[in-house]
Amino acid sequence: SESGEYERALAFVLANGIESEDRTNIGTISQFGLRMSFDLAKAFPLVTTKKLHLKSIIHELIWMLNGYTNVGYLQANDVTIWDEWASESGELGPVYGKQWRRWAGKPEIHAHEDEARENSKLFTVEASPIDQIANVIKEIREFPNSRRLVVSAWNPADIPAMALAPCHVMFQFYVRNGELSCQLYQRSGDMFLGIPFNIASYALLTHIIAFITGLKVGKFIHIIGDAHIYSNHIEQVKEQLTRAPKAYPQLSINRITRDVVTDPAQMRFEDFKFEGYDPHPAIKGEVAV
Ligand code: UFP
Repeated sequence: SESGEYERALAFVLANGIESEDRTNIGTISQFGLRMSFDLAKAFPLVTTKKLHLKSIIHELIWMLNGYTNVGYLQANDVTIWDEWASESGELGPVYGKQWRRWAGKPEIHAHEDEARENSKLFTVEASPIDQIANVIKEIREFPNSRRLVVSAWNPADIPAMALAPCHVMFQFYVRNGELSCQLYQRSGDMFLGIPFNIASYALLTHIIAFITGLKVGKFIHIIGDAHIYSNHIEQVKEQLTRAPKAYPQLSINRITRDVVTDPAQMRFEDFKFEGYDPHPAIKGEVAV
């Protein structure tokens, strides 16, 4: 759980990855079923063996927590990570924000609709959207021992309409001793470029939900299905693994008015303060599209 957990996983895939062809035609070495564990109570797991830019991570998470699926908010904050997938109007289809906050629920037939049906042949029901984030926060508050603290982005009915099928398929919370832990199932992970950001994003999500529910942070456990290194990242990975991991930074959430924040969509970029991040220099690598 100390600094170095990511680097151990990266070294494991480098040493044991099986050469594979992949959707992007770049080629990877790949391992299946990787697990990393980070103790959030100790420090914030922001990879130190190369410099990461947190700004896009924070804005992307706020964007998802607001239920947005259009790149407008991101572009207004100079975040371009989703741009190449967006339509001309900036839409991405029913991606994370939609599934987290407005999953299209099963149509419910209400009493007045029964009446309407009798009175008229024109019968329509509207799907009642399911707010998985609000539901999981309510459940954490009321039944912290619940084994159903799950949020899923994997909605098979909606996948064809998404610009990208979710990489972060689902996550589960767990509360013991006043500490909130989170486990993520990620179906596909680019170990060099994507994974350091994904770790930071879900560590931040755990901090936010803990803040809102008045809990301390526990562990973040990251499970990756297809964990791969692209063939054009091998040299960068070898360079990175020559570097000694440093101490992680600390995150504090600067909100005196905790009680006022009842929904994570209310969190702002300025609320998050990271101290003590002293990474090795950045290492460039091309994104596989
Ligand atoms: N990828 C990540 N993390 C993410 C994200 C994508 O590692 O958050 F959105 C990588 C994994 C894979 C590619 O290399 O992007 C997605 O391709 P595929 O859908 O074929 O798995």
